[in-house]
Formats: sequence, C-alpha cells, structure tokens
Amino acid sequence: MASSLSELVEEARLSARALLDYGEGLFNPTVRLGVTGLSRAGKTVFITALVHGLTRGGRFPVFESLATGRIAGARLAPQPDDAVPRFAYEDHVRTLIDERRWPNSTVDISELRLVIDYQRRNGADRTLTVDIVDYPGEWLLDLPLLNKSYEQWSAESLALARQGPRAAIASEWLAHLGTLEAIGRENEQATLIAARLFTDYLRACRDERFAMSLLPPGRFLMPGNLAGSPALTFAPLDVPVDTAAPDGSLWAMMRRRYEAYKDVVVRPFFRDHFSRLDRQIVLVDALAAFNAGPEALHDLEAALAGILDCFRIGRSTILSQLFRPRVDRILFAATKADHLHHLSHDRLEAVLRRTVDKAVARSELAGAAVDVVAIAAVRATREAQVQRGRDKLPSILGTPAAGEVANGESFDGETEVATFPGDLPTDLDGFFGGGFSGLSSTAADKADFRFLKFRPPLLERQGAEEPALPHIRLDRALQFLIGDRLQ
Ligand SMILES: Nc1nc2c(ncn2[C@@H]2O[C@H](COP(=O)(O)OP(=O)(O)OP(=O)(O)O)[C@@H](O)[C@H]2O)c(=O)[nH]1
Ligand SMILES: [Mg+2]
Repeated sequence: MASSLSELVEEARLSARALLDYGEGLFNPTVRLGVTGLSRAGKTVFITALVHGLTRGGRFPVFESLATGRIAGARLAPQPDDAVPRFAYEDHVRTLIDERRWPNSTVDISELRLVIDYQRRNGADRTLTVDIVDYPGEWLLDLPLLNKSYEQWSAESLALARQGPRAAIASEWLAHLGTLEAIGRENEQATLIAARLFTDYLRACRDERFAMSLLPPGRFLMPGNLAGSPALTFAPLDVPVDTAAPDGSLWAMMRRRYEAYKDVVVRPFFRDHFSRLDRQIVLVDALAAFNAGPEALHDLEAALAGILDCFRIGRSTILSQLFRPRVDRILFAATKADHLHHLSHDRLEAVLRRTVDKAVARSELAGAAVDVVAIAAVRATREAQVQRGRDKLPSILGTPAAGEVANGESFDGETEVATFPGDLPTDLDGFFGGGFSGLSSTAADKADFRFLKFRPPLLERQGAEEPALPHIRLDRALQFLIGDRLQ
C-alpha cells in the first residue's frame, strides 16, 4: 500500500513537471538533448565541440540546415533550471584551444541552453531551443535499480563479481561477505566495512587495465555531498530472492538503505532530468575496452543493454506519456575515432553496431530511431603514409600526452610522432569470441591494441576569431540528433 501510494505521488509529480515543459514547448520549440556516457567517454569534449561548431559556424557538410545556409546563427542563452550548474563551456574551449589540454573530469550534472535561429525549408524564420544536459553515465546505469528489489540486485551483483577478471578484484570483499550473517542482528560496523570493500572493488573494475562499464550503484564511485550517508552505506548480501528479511537483521538494514538510495538518488534523477529528455546521444569509449580485453568488451555490451533498458523504463510511466513525447531518437557514438586510420572507422562502427543491435533486439525498443556512428568530437590527429621497408603503412600523426609510453619510449607531450594504430578486425565473431588480448590479462607490449592518449590539436588563431575545431563526423551526429527539427 505504502509503495503504491508513493508511486502515485511520483506519477503526479512527473506529470506536473511534464505539463510545465509541454506548455513551454508550445511557445518555444525545444529539444532536450541528453549527452550520456560512462566516465571518460568524451561527453564534455563532445558538448564543447558541438556548441563551438554551431555558434562559430564549423565545417559541417552533412548537417544539412547549416551546410545549405538556413541557419542564421546560434547563441547561448540562460538555462531553464535554476538549481542545475551551468556547463562551463567557455572554460573548456579555452583549455582545449589555448592550453591544448583536455578538460578535467566532470562529476555532476550540468546544463547549457543554445538557441538556433533558422529558416524553415518553406522560408519562414524560426527559432529552435536546444537544452543540452551533461551527466555522468553511471547515473543512467542506476535507473534499472528502480525495477529491482534489494535481493535481485544482490544476486546479480554477486553473480557478476564471481565471473572473469572481476573475481580476482572482488576477492577481498567476497571474503568479508563470507563472514557476514544476513539474518543476524543489524551491525553498523560490518556494514561500513562491507560498503567500503564493495566500493573498492567497483573502483578497481574501472581501472584502465580492466575498463569495466557495468558498475552500479553509480554514486558509490561519485558520492558528492552524499558521501558517508546511510543511503550510500550498504552492499550486496548472499540472500534468497523470494524470502522476506527478518526484522532487525543485517539484511533488513541493507535492504532499507538500498531503498533509501533509490528514493534519495535515483528517483529524483529520473523525475527531474531523465524523464524530460527528447533525444539521447550515448557516447561509448570502445577503444578503452579494446585496450583492456574481451571481458571489458562484454561488460560494455551488458552496460549498453542496461542503458537501452532504461529507455523502456522511461516509456513505462503512463501519465507522463500523455503530455510528453518520449525519447524518440537515440544515437550511440563510438568516440575518439581519431585514434584510428579512417580505413578502420567503419570497423569501429561495425563493432558498436553489433553490440547495440543485440541490445535493441533484447529490449523490444519499438518506436525510437536508433543509429550508430564513429566520431571524434575534436580530432587530435592527422593521417599519413609511413614508409616501413617496402611497405607504406597507413599511420596517424599526433602529439602523445606527456607520460604516455609506447614500445619502451616515453613521450614528453611536445613531440609529434607517427604511429601505426593497427587495424580493427573484420571478423567480428572471432573478435567478440575473445580473439584478442588486452591489459587485463597481459603486459602492455603484448596487448593487441594500445591506443595512446594524444593532446588536442595545435590550432592557429586567425586574428580575434577562434579557430574551428577539427572533427570526424560530428556533423553526422548533429544531423541525426536535431536535423529533423530544423526542416
Ligand atoms: N583524441 C581524442 N580524445 C578525446 C576526444 N574526446 C575525448 N577524448 C579523450 O577522452 C578524455 C575524456 O574526455 P571527456 O570529454 O572529459 O570525457 P567525459 O565523458 O566528460 O568524462 P567524465 O567527465 O570524467 O565523465 C579526454 O581527456 C581525452 O583524453 C576526441 O574527440 N579525440
Ligand atoms: Mg566530463
């Protein structure tokens, strides 16, 4: 009873919010674009490059409305939500262009409003408002928790932790788990230790060597102002899925806190942000998974399937659907394609497409248009042919970041080098079947892929005007995401 009442209240809140957005949308056509991606996927760089390209007029031949001159201009405007931090666009541009550094890691939600003045195909002048919302992808992977009981989540987390390379990383936490008695009395100290060991395990999974993607609850890794609160102090227990927790037990305490996490963290995010999005781009750093190995690739697959499940959750609230169109376009973008020669871009796209297709088939996601693209929001490399013996190798030229190491050579961050990144395979079955090795199981010089981190490109300023940022297929992404709203 209590839960159905709270669900009703939640529904009422959702629809009130949707009605408000709907009213505003009538006078002021607006697209709310969610930019999602797991940590380090390239969200901040993507938003910066997209806004820079639109406000400055970038080279976007495939973005039809701009290429044909129907966009008169785009400008930043004050954002609609007073409680959400503004995306630090100007700082990020400065860092990228003047300092040739990538922006720092973001840990919170932020927002930016862009207003595009354009001419419709029929000649009428119009304005489209694009609200861009940047948030950590870990938050998105929390949404499936809304449909899971503590016991289900525990069972899934434990099954995952006992597989593949995760088992070794999880050993300390699992050993501690073995000492806990779920139906024994609740115990704060034991819970604190379990939560700490469980968090250590999640953090280790994210390390470059393993590059795992599926790590809920997201706030355990990015606690922000909730650090140390009971809502973040729990961990899975080895308990049956279909039995109730005895009163006063450790199990009941963990369960209560898990439910608090959903109330305090997940539901507000769903209500205030996720349920209001119209379009989504999900950025995926597939190259980090290739670096780490086949397990990371499978983990990425599972995470993408989880993300697609979230869109189903997004559509299942009845009242909010009455007022608001659901997310109707989702673009999955493999980022940092500039690490590969263009001959391999299609293959990168094919790897992502296969992963996504499988997830789409499973999630019965009817109605939303889904596409896949390989992009580089800011292209840090150029291409060249390098003569090696009798062969000419398709190579890329770039400045590896200070401290990057390849073939025993350490780079100083100033020198441009030509590297041969290697080809991605055409045999996808073999690739997904585990036919390559990565950092999780072998030394760096034996791994099949080793994508270096490059500095942003060196760009000349022409007078006061900022230089355009080079990119790969950013225009194709834009065309898919908002092209139809500029007809
Ligand atoms: N070469 C290249 N590197 C990129 C590109 N986009 C992102 N990167 C690299 O990926 C890193 C992460 O990019 P961000 O945009 O900060 O990623 P994010 O998703 O915002 O990361 P968090 O804020 O930590 O969640 C950067 O520091 C760059 O090293 C790109 O287009 N080309
Ligand atoms: Mg960021």
